[in-house]
Amino acid sequence: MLKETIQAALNNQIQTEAFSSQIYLAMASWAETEGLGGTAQFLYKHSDEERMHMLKLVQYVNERGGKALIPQLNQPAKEYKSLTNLFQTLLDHEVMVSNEINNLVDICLSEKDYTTHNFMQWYVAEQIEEEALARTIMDKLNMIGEDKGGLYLFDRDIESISIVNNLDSK
Ligand code: OFO
Repeated sequence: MLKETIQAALNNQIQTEAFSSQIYLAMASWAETEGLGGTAQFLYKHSDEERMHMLKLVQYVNERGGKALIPQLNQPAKEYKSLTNLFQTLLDHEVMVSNEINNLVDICLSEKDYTTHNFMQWYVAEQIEEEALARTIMDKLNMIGEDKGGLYLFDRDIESISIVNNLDSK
């Protein structure tokens, strides 16, 4: 049985993952309407990934005898000034998510819930990969700057980048 504190922390994380999925869906839709088809596909996949992160938590909470809360979501941003602005927002968001996950891991240790601590290690590893990927993308965009040809190639190539990590994502 999950302790109240752990259940509350996991439900909070469910909300974060659900909102991440929603933000990336809005980003994908923006990119699609800007003619950035490759970026849109990358972000649609990223949004699906975040939904999977949320689902994994929902099922974990329920399996451990708790009650998962499906949250109401706020409206994500509708517009971005540029691709660089969009991916900087994504990177900042992932850094925030990493901090939340670290915080949750801390709570697991102070509550001596080693099962949830173990479960959360998948998220810890996932965040390392997601942050690294977002930083690599930002490095590329900073290099390209305003160069239209460079942005065209960026949009073409990003479609084939997968955010799925090597760990079992089911
Ligand atoms: Fe991108 O974060 Fe989920 O965990």
